[in-house]
Amino acid sequence: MTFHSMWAELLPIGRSSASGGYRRFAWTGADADCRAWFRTQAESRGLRYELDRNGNQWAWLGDPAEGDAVVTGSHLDSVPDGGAFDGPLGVVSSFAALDELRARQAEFTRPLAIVNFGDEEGARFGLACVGSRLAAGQLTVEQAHRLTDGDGITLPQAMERAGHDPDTIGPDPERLARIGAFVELHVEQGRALDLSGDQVGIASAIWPHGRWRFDFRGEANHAGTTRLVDRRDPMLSYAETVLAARREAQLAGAVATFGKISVEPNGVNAIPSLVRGWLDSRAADQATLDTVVTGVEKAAREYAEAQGVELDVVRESFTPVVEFEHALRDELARILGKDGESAAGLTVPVLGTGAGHDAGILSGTVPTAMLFVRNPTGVSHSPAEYAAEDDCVAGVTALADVLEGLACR
Ligand code: HGY
Ligand code: MN
Ligand code: MN
Repeated sequence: MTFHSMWAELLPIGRSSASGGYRRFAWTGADADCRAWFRTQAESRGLRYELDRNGNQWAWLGDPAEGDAVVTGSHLDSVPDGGAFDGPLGVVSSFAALDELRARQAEFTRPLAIVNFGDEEGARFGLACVGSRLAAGQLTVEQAHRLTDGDGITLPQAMERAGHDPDTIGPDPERLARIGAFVELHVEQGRALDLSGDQVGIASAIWPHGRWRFDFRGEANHAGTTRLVDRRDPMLSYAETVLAARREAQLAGAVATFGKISVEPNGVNAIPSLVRGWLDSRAADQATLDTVVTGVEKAAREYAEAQGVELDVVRESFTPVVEFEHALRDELARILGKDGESAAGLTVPVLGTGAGHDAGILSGTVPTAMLFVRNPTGVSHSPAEYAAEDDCVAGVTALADVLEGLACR
């Protein structure tokens, strides 16, 4: 199967006809269809298929028990109305790169695996990278059991309904100990490669980032009859906090976003009793991120007090800065010809990113690296996300070169 035909097969799964975006949320029907696609790709290539205790899928060439495996892959789930490339590009490219290596008659000296990490985006349960975090012991079983979706369904319940035994979840050090190197290919989520005129880049670091829930509680009341002075309206404090987040981020050279909100009772003609907003904030370093979040929280408390509103702030997740391992990063640069041109005619810039990835989670446990493929608009987490087919093909060639360099010495 070519890159093109794999891509075409995956394209309709979980796509909303209304928005043109993807709704591939963990443990839903669309997720199951993506997983079935992965399994078929694995088995049709004669790879050994494994579903691990945390719902991550693996396709093995060679014996995992030998250890020091080279692993590549990404994720197939999406944000609400996400693009086609964030995640799937890495998985499809992995299978295509393996096909390329077989066509080259490459001889593998290390086991190779392709992985699809479950629930990378955290669109349903609010926490990103659940599959890799569980495996790496960065999310405890107790914490995972408390994860709940917008309909009140817990993660274990959702797993069970999807036919996965939730009692098996937990740290998986033995599985991770088999991995000698993990390389994730991903569409770039910015315009650095477009601006530099390169098709493919190598990751240097991932900014520290986290998600904070702000609960503003006021008093529900009639929108027509309640005098302005008598209101305890949490929407006002929330709105002022959104502006404060923008201000703090701008001052610090960071980013801060309120992209999700839930309102109770959510009536046009009712002053809300509760406004719950989620802050996503990221910065190049920890101190800057702390400054932004502390500043937003301080402003939110002042606004809440001024409106007679109560405020609770809960940090729901946090991922510290990731500096990808220099030795592996330099190895990739060498294979892809950082100081000259690779076989594919590529020059390879090294860039940082504000986006989170399973590679970042695993980097604390195994040597990890990332390849980025040019995104001409930089748009991501949107139906408009895009990468040109010849850039995707250049990504496959680069990944094949890297896998050959690492696993076929
Ligand atoms: O949100 C992120 O950075 C990632 O795409 N999960
Ligand atoms: Mn994403
Ligand atoms: Mn992604």
